Amino acid sequence: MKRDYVLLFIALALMSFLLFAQAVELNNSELNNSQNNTDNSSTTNATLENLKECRAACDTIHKNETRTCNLEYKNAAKLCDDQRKVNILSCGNLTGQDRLQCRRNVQMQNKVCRKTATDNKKACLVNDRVNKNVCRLSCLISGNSSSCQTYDDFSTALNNSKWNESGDLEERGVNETLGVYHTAQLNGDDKMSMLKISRTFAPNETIEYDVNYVSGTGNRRHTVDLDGFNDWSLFGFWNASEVGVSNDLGLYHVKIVFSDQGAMDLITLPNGTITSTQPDGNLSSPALTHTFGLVTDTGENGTVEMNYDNVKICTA
Ligand SMILES: [Ca+2]
Ligand SMILES: [Ca+2]
Repeated sequence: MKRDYVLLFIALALMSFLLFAQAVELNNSELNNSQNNTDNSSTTNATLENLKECRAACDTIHKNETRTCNLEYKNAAKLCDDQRKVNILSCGNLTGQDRLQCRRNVQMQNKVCRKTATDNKKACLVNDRVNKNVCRLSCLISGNSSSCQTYDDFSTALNNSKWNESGDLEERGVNETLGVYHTAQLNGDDKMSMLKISRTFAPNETIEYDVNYVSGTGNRRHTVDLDGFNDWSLFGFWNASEVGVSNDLGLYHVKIVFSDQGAMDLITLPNGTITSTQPDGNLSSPALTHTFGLVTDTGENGTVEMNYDNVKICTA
């Protein structure tokens, strides 16, 4: 039971991060809508309307979370009662006092089990209220201070003052027809390419971008380079298994939120699901500023095509 409690606590902690991240995402997407992807840096103060919408989104999340707490409680209580039935039946093998004692023990176990379920529900609801408050607070913080700009939409040749290219992948560079930064390895090989940003990131700054995962065979993946370490698999396939969050082909949207502990990733899959790398999207690299790069990587006989676009940076 103690282990269940610990697992539940971990689940709640994870849920609270995801909800918080989602809330920030919701808020940012409203800000984005009001900016129309301008190439110029522009500060956007959330209008009262945006703030209201952001808070309403928090309240919706809160309602869903409350429902989840109640549902979890219902399921846990049912498990207790199912277990009680099984245990009571097993007492049937005994006679006299032993049987009575057995049944008393079973009732006691059931009581403890149901109390744990109730305690977990209470903790869940408290956590839920905290999440809601954090969410509503984030509406205010992002709304008042966030400034976003499109860093590059790759409509013209690569701007070398913005980027540092490196690596040995067969094809890499801006495809001006498609308006993307194209990377591809056509002949199976162990290669990689990196597109590193010529600026550093401070805590609470974010970068987001699209990756069109067009094709791949063998070992291939998209990773990010954080402070010179580039082994953070966000998605793809490596050594006979999927790595990161998915290996589906299609359009991914990646958002990275920097902190003094490193960064966190929030990834929208081609099917629209928002998720993070396990266990909590945390890319650990404690420092007050971070360097960041986009990596297309193949291994052994891997082939791949991944195209990058719409790189946007928000300062805190
Ligand atoms: Ca573009
Ligand atoms: Ca490689």
